Amino acid sequence: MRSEQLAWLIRRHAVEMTHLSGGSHIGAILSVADIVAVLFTEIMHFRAPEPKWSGRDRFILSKGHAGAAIYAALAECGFFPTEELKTHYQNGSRLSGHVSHHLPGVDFSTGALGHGLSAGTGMALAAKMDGKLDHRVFVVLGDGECNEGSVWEAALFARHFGLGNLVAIIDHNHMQSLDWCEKTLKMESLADKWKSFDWDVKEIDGHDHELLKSALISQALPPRPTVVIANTIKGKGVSFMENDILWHYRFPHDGWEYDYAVNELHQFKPDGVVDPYTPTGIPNPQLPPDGEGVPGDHTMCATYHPSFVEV
Ligand SMILES: Cc1ncc(C[n+]2csc(CCOP(=O)(O)OP(=O)(O)O)c2C)c(N)n1
Ligand SMILES: [Mg+2]
Repeated sequence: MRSEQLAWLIRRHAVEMTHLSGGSHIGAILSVADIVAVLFTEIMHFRAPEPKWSGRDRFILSKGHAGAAIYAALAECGFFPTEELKTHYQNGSRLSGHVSHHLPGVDFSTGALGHGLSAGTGMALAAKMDGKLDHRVFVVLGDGECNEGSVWEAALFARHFGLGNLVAIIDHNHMQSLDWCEKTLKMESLADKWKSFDWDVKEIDGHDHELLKSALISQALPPRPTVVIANTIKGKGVSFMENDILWHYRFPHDGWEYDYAVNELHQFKPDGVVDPYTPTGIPNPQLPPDGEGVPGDHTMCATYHPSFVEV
């Protein structure tokens, strides 16, 4: 499967899964879809029928609230049937809202932000001590997640031990759960911060598959860990969700929200992909209530969250 095809399927599954379950974080899932798709199609070594294969690269989605992205990728890569995706968030399902290691293909449970890089650093150190130098560890973090002090402790540790087999990828969508990152706790310049920790820093467009591939492709093991700052858009691919903080928690409801999301995805469906839910899109989409187009941009909206006070 091509990376563009997997990215589209991740987005389509995610709209369906959050719609069916009433689950949150669609904006975060759409944001990271291209990163996950490139890793699973072009970069990582794994064997779906043998999830614990010792030669596999390790992957941690540290921003575990975007679990649906990894569930969709694993299912499309053959770790379990895509039909199981419909159980997302349901009682008894293996597909909990945040990522669970009870699922084949997942090595580490995440959801409490700030732990993934520490765990990945340990995995990378273990691989180095075992002489498995071609075995790499990929950790995807959110930019808001980088507010966590544990991220920087792991960054120090990984550089000290020269873990060239460790790659952190930051989904830099400039938003976190309730507002822009810059209004919550300033992190810029993110690149300068990682440089000052003596990591190898690459900054790219996190929706450009060619750039992602060339930033992540295996090369002679560097003496230091690598961080890829992937500039992204929260909600990427569904216009009324893009850069709108409402869609951190809101799910696509029945009616125009679901209909428009599906039809917008259909506008850029790659060749050779079949939509498993609505093969031809939604023929008679419902309109937004005012009939004047899709409302958007709830960012900075005082009425969205009662604790919001503009300073
Ligand atoms: C330790 C911890 N604190 C708070 C939360 C609640 N929470 C879930 S998602 C989120 C925002 C994360 O923002 P970011 O890392 O930028 O990810 P994005 O959704 O933008 O991809 C927060 C604060 C959490 N999951 N873990
Ligand atoms: Mg973010």
